[in-house]
Amino acid sequence: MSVKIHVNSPNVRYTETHIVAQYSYQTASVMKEGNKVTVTPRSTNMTFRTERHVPRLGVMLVGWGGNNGTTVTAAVLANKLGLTWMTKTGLKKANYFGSLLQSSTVCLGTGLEGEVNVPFRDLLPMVHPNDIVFDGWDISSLDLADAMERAQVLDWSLQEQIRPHMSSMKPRPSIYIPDFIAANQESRADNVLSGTLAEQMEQIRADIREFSQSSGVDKVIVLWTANTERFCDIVPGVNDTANNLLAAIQAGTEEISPSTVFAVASILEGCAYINGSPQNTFVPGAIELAVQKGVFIGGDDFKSGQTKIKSVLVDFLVSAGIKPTSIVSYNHLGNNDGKNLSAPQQFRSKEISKSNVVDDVVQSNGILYQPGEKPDHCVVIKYVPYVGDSKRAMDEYISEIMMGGTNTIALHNTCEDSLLASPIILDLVILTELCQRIMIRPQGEEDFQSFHSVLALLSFLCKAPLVPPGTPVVNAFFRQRASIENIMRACIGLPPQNHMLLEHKLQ
Ligand code: NAI
Ligand code: DG6
Repeated sequence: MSVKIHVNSPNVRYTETHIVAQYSYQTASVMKEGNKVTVTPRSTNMTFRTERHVPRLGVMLVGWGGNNGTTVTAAVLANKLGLTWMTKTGLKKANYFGSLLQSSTVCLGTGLEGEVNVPFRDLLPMVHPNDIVFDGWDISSLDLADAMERAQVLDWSLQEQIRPHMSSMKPRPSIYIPDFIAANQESRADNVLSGTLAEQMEQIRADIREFSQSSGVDKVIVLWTANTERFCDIVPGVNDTANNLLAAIQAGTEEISPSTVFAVASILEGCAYINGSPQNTFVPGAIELAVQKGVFIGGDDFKSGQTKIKSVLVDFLVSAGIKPTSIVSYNHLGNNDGKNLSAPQQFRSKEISKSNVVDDVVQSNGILYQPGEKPDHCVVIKYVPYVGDSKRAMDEYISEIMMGGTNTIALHNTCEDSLLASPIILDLVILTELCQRIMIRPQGEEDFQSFHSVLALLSFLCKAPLVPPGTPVVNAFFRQRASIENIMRACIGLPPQNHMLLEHKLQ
């Protein structure tokens, strides 16, 4: 059940079309000279304007026939149809657990009955996942029903109920360049485009337009949940600028990955593009193109399990003044993602995105760490077919505590990888769509501005957040969450959540 929030403030206006909030943005500028730090509080008045009309959203998944693609499609159908199914532990009901927007709450303040918490999704008008229309591409031709069965994620009695709704869903042929994914994927590739790279990109653009028209959606977002690719080299004259990248696609130059071609096609169609895998899809030329066209891009790599815990745990340790010195993360899994990652170059992409997640937290504490000092950090991934999608993750965190003591935390986590990733896919597209309807005008400026094309607000959902060049990367989980919550609060003229609770702390 949704909650209707009305903000009672002279700073907030509800028009037919928009919510308009006057907001005072409080920051501080800091000067550091040797040991002396001078802090100057700053306040900037801003107007936040949010369009109230929620469009019909179409989402095109690259890798639609994979574990994530089929699971998210099936989960949305099951929720929409209100399905229940029996398992050996009892009756289960479709839900959106694991989704920040659908299944977590935010505190609005205190009422007569104490704290009032509302669903995150009700803070602003947002797309409901049940209303998303899916389409997409896959190099494998299996229809979505057979692909769901191949994925071995959902309970069989649920699959039986959804199968009739999914068998007519057929992935569109996709761009396949064998060099970018593991050789062990070749046997799947029976649904691939032919022609030059430029022709293939044109086909992807035509697919986006065709889906948009035939489905009747108002807006399309494209999201990569296909196999992890190897990193591509940044080659001057090829992918370093927007013009060079466009020319290189026309010329069919090597070293342009399928995911980059999808990103370019999507940007040229004016559709936001999100990268759920670790590879460097967003080469400088793709980022420049997105900025030029004013289209949102976001990524990289869904932050679903082990890395999510890491972004909480290291933040907790360092914030508590404890010094993590060694972090070792093993995982093994037996799905097709694990098979692809068993190849060294694709593993390397994942290793990079899993490894940088502690950097900002470590760098923030000059008491525990000397400049340049980092904990040892090792990431291991092994392919073990038997465990299927049920990934095992084992972590050991060793930290230095007081007076030369050590503190070792060992974790073991087992769960279906795709059931963690699917709600993240939904949050990514719903948040991106919402951001397309938010405009901000700082005081003194004439025009409203949109967020930067590199949508850093998606960081919470990503292992290796993509941020605008030269801006800070935040990995710490609760800082990322607070950023989303406080920006949404600003849109309805509410101050940031400060947790001071002074009303309960005075005499
Ligand atoms: P999957 O291997 O089951 O699905 C990937 C699909 O992409 C396959 O059906 C494959 O045929 C298809 N594919 C490969 N290249 C393609 C191309 N060029 N165009 C269109 N389709 C293509 O993998 P899964 O488990 O669904 O994961 C998808 C991606 O998400 C992987 O890169 C994985 O590393 C990433 N990821 C997954 C997380 C999870 O928790 N499940 C978390 C973080 C990232
Ligand atoms: C093994 O690490 C396979 C990967 O695709 C991960 O399952 C996925 O990236 C999730 O990683 P994490 O660290 O968020 O659990």
